[in-house]
Amino acid sequence: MKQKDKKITKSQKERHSNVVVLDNDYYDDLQSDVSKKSKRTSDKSHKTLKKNLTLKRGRIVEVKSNYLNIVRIDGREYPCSISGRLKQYMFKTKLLTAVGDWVEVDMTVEPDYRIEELLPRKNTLSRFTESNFQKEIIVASNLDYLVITPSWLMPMLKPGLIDRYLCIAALNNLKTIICINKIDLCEDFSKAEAAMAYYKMLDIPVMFTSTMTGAGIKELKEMLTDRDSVFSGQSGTGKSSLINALEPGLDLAVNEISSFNEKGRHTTSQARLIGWSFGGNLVDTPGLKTINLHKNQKSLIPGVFPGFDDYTDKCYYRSCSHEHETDCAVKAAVEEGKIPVERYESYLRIMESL
Ligand SMILES: Nc1nc2c(ncn2[C@@H]2O[C@H](COP(=O)(O)OP(=O)(O)OP(=O)(O)O)[C@@H](O)[C@H]2O)c(=O)[nH]1
Ligand SMILES: [Mg+2]
Ligand SMILES: [Zn+2]
Repeated sequence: MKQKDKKITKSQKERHSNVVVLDNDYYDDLQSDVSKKSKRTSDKSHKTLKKNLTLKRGRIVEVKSNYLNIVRIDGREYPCSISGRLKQYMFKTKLLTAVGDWVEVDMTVEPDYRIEELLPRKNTLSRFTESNFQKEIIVASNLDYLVITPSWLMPMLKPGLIDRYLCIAALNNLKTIICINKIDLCEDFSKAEAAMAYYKMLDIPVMFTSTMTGAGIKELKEMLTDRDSVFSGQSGTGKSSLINALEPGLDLAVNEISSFNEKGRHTTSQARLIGWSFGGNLVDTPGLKTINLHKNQKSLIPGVFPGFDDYTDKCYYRSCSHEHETDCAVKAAVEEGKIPVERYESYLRIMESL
């Protein structure tokens, strides 16, 4: 039998499934020693791994290629390849590593460090390519916050865009912070507060910042401390400026023209996980500008649009789109003024765009 024609044997299948079917205990204490794994998990791993491997837990900070990753282990970065067993599994499942992934690395043969395990992800942030095939690309994994960063002016605040980002975050199982930057350009602060009242009512953290006056930077830093975050927002809202204000040493290019290749297309994004000096990490990625909703996700929007979940249970139809149906609790809430008309219209625009 030719190598490539070989069917997957039972033991191979077990080995493959072992790669991802790990206990969730891993997440309860990611810093914990490998030896503290639950019995079930460690039994499984022993079946699959050679004896006496000293596996160290680390985090992927950069993906160089499908099979070469930079992994941070105990504060140092190591180039790591992927073990044959894991590579085979990844090939079969079309799985790729992503920035933010927790992995276990065999450190025994220096400098040939090898990733032996890929731990389950608590969430992922994906973007879709703009081609017709709309391939999903995982930008990063295991994040705490999507920091939605519009500016008050230049470019002008568009709450509809905030709604879109909130839907994306909900679909990706990410928490959010809304950070309205350039608040120095706001002459009447009560207007800014009024614009954000709905989101505040939904208990979404809202911050107002200015990299010019320093307003709100300390509060933002407190929110981000010991958390892993990614900033998203239109070009020019001041994301790089904010990151520089939070961590002056980073020196991210401000006002740079985003990377285009000679054909005028976006170049492939190289996401990186950067540690804050005050604890936690930042995912820096040009590719994030293109995070968007996918048309396949349309049917999920009625359930995740900000503020609708209080009402969706009370709609007559279980899969109510809150558009044309009778007996729709969302539409009733709009009529009663519980959901602002502007937000409902924003919802309809998102639905229409998909
Ligand atoms: N008035 C005012 N201008 C700001 C503020 N923060 C940033 N800017 C200016 O806004 C412009 C864009 O800032 P960037 O930090 O490059 O914006 P960005 O969001 O990183 O833009 P992209 O990288 O293109 O996505 C620059 O000219 C900054 O000086 C602010 O708080 N107030
Ligand atoms: Mg920038
Ligand atoms: Zn409804």
